[in-house]
Amino acid sequence: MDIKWDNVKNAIFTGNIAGIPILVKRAISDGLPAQDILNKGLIAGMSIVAEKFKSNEIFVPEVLISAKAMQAGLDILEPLLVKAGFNPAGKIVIGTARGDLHDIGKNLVSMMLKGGGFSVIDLGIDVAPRRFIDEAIKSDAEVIAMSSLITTSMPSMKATIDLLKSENLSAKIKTVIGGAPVTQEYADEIGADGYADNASSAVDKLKELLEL
Ligand code: B12
Repeated sequence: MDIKWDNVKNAIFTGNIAGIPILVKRAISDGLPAQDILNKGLIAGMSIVAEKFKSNEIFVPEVLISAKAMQAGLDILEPLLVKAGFNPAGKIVIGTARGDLHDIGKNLVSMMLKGGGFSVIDLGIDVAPRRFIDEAIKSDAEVIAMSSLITTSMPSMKATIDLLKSENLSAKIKTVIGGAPVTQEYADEIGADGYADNASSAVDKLKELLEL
């Protein structure tokens, strides 16, 4: 009955792609909330990976395998996290900024937004400003949500906001940004309408912005 969070964290850290789905399914059948499995297991495991990567104890290949294990767990949790909402509360176009290939956090935000009842169009990684805007217009989205994990991709979020402004679209299409190096100060500096530092507060921020 008792799930050992250390086993889940360890499976993420060691990149046990086959083991993670088994552990996650077991946790679900033990009746644990999907949110707990996400926070206490998968995200906690990824935090260890982040620390060890930072201190040069592990390198990109190991991180990549851990990321795949994380994704294997997320794939199983997604339907449970999404279950909550029926009527789309609003339409969001989301993606990782140009030049940036990190997508774990963005995928989490996307999943949580779906769970919050939003209709989400995920453009994936390395999304250029023009594409964000074209897709938002095409799908009549109210918000463009951008993720950036490396400092070199942050200016691309500003470029998207500048382009929206130059096309007089910034009143119609709002922007929300996030990702580890992003701060509220940076969001203010580049004129983003919102910032959130994690996936659940992203949902709250979007609801606040769209007055839902
Ligand atoms: C996993 C990882 C990778 C994986 C990515 C796999 C994948 N599919 O995403 C791989 C191995 C491929 C990788 C590659 C690289 N990485 Co890397 N990576 C990481 C690592 C360890 C974890 C990131 C992560 O997934 N965190 C877990 C998620 C859940 O957290 P998160 O992304 O922050 O998201 C949360 C919030 O930020 C927020 N959020 C995120 N997006 C959004 C969007 C919106 C709209 C909102 C509201 C909120 C929000 O909500 C999320 C959930 O709560 C970080 C370390 C770190 N501390 O961040 C380095 C890190 C980001 N990487 C780094 C680097 C340098 C690289 C490489 C350049 C390495 C290299 N030499 O090749 C390449 C980049 C290639 C590129 N062009 O993008 C640096 C960036 C440094 C910098 N100052 O820019 C970091 C910080 C590591 C370090 N300390 O040096 N990386």
